[in-house]
Amino acid sequence: MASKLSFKRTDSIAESMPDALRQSRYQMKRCFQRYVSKGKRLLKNQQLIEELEKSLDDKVEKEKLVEGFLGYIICSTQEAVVLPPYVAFAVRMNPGIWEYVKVHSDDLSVEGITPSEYLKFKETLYDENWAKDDNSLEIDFGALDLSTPHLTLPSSIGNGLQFVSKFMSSKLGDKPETSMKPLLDYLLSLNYRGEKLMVNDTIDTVNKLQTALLLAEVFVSGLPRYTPFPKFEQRFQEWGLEKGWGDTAERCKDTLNCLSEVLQAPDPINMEKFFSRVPSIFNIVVFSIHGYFGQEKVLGLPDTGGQVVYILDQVRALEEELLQRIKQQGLNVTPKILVLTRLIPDAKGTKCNVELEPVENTKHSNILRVPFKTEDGKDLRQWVSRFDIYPYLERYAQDSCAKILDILEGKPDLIIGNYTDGNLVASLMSSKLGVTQGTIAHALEKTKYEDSDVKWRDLDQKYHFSCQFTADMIAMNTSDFIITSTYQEIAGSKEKPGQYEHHYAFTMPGLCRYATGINVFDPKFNIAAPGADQSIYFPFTQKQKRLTDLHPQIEELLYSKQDTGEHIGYLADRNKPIIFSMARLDKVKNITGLVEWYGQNKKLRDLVNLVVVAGLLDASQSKDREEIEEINKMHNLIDKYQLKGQIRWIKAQTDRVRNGELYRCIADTKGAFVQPALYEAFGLTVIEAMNCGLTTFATNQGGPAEIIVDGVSGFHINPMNGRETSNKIADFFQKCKEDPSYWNKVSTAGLQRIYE
Ligand code: UDP
Ligand code: LCN
Repeated sequence: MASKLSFKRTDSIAESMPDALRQSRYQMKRCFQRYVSKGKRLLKNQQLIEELEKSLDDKVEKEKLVEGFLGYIICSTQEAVVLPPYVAFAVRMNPGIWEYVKVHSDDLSVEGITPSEYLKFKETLYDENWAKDDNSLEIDFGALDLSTPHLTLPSSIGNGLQFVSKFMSSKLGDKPETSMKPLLDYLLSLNYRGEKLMVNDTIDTVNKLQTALLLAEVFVSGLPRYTPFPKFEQRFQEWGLEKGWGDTAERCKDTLNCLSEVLQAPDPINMEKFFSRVPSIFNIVVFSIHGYFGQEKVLGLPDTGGQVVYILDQVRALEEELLQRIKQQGLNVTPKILVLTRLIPDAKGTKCNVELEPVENTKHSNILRVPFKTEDGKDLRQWVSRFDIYPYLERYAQDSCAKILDILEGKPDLIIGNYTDGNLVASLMSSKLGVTQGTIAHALEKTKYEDSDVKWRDLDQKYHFSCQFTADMIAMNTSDFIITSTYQEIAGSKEKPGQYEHHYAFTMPGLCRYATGINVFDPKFNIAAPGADQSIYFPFTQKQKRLTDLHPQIEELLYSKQDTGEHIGYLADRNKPIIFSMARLDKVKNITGLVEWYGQNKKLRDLVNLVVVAGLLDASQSKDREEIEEINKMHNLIDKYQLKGQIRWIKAQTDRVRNGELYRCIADTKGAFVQPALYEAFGLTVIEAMNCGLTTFATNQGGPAEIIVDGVSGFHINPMNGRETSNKIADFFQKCKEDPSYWNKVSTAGLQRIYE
């Protein structure tokens, strides 16, 4: 229902397109004849534009049309389904805003259609019987979502918290006695292990609350600022107020005043401030299940990358924040954070077989590892790919729930999931326990593999997307809030849809049609960009901090002549700058793409050396399907382009501190970091490299496009066009050769961007 309403807007394409088509009727008929001439098919944006251009011979006419309204519609069409005589368009004029129309190719009549109708068109290309079957499973989360207020401006997407504060303050205004009652009820529900916080049951009306606030505020105003709370706790209780308002008279006064302001005339600033002070979170559970989750010797292993770094940093920051808040609330509570992952008995030299491991540099945070169980109830011993993990998750949710309740001696206050598997388990557990759920995905697989929804059957044996996308839908829709790293992740850019937006309306023919999957205008979306640990990733110019002790090891890693178990290839001319990349060796990271671009570009090869840190060097040692394919491809490319002497391929490096110095040593050569991924959700390595002052070229597909301002703080590259990319890198180094100050300029601008 919600989705049907959205295209009834007066400025809809369905209404404006017929006129535009009439004005260029002759040309458009030719264009539509081209579209339908090859029969049923799916046309992507680029093909639609190309076919339009091919159908017009007159240059002036062509320019006029392409730059006019019709050209705009076609350029904004992400894809179109051709089912002669119809062409159905999925048009996206703005981030998050979609409209579907079908055009008759003969008479050029236009009709607005619902997302569901559009999806049925699309399904016909893949599974006609299912598309036509009225009993095919269709899910429309939008129809269930009529009570949540939604944003309307694309530019506000990702600022949900701000919006909620504004919305609530506008609703709570009049008749405080009734409109503020839910707020009072919420305060009355606050407790720590059964002990009441902030207010007790004697305050049962908003009026009584207002009076108590007033009395207490006058009282604490008369006390010396730093008077500790226990000194006046008893007085507070006489008014029905419990601990939680503050640790000192001054802090209590400020919190009391803040709530009084909210009750008098709610405004978003006081609203946000007040809620940030309410003692509601003490124990947090974070799920990150797949891969090897550990604190040493794990990075760069299959399925083990930024998520581990991000979560460990996040846990440290969360603990610090909790400790500070609890202190300021005047409570004597010890917070606890548990990172739940799987226990892998065959841990391959890592600590992933240890059940409980304290998180370094924290006092109250631990990694808790719970094993997967096989059907016969035994512990699953070995690592499993994130794509094969689904059969174990429900049992895992039960087993880990029992352990968590035991260790925390009760329910957590917040459950955060990471990636599909963690988010599914977080959903199961938070709905079972009735706890607030946060979702973090950073990488959603649907966007990484083209047409992975409609072609799910072909890919299912290898990737199990039927499970994965279903799990993603459950998590996104059950979650109370979703944290993303960039705007891109939610709603892409003007030109391209975001990762979450890709789940707005989609279908897996034969399995399930999502008439509305997720709406990116939901205020549950909030952006919080990760950073890089500045003590590890600092600029190469900070000479006094440089880790010179590590230089002999790095020298060996980069320049020794012999192949070892650790590296292959060598750099014959060490005077050249180095272009460097580091990532897990999977397909989407596209390290082999970079090697190929380099191999094919003589100018680039003359100007720079190439160093890549990625995966294992020997396919027989890997268990990951994609990694095995990529290892073989790397060897073939090195032979095919005779790269030895110009390339160094180093196996995955697990020492973060040394990696930080490695980035800086590459910067010493006036080189560059290249992130060539076919799609990158965020790209921690981009941030790390830029923090070290290393000039960075990063994929324009995904988050890095938002991090780097092209041509200023680094460069965007197009992973779909290797020649263009390698020429862009070569031109940069040519320019640096002619004007060495150019390199410094870009490096400095990169650092400035990071500090921003
Ligand atoms: N990393 C590493 N050694 C490697 C490969 C990667 O230490 O051999 C680190 C890298 O420095 C970064 C993280 O793993 O901190 C990868 O994060 P990113 O966001 O780039 O990619 P992800 O693996 O999360 O997709
Ligand atoms: C993000 C990570 O950090 C990895 O651990 C995951 O395997 C990856 O996403 C999946 O794309």
